[in-house]
Amino acid sequence: MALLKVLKYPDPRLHKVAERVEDFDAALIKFVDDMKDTMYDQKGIGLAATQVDVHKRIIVIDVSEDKNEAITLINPTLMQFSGDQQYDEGCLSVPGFFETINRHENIKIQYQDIEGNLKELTANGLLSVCIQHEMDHLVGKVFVEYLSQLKQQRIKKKIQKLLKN
Ligand code: GNR
Ligand code: NI
Repeated sequence: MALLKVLKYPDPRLHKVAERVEDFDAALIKFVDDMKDTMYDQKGIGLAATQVDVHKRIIVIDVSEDKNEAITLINPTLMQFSGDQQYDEGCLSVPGFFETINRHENIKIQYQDIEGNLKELTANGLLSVCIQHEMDHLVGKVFVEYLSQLKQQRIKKKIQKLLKN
């Protein structure tokens, strides 16, 4: 078990664009295990590789009550979406802030599992929100960027103050 360090907004490395995973090897399995350990340790419902400064298209998610249904999404692509929903989102990279964000209600994604097999997943509700939040991280987008510039500035200042103390 190894815990990884989660980057905090406004770290510029959170804005890097992740690359496709090509090698489905032992190192990938180890890294995904470390991502899950880190997600559970930090009480998150998801984690994108970008947040731990690895710029590959890898996501882990567990929205289950008992925290025993982790899913691993590698090279995810959005295939279909419909409807809208609002959800109060938080982020391990933006500690202490929750803001209402608009997302698609229903999504269908294609992704690869840890062995490289191509799969599809349809999601709604919280799982759909979480997948969209994590896929944004992979293209360098943090949820606060949907907010007004004024709110973004306030959040930046408060976090920088927090990190100093
Ligand atoms: O733990 C998390 N909770 C959460 C709540 C509402 C919407 C999205 C999330 S994802 C977040 C973990 C995280 O930062 N993932 O990138
Ligand atoms: Ni996040």
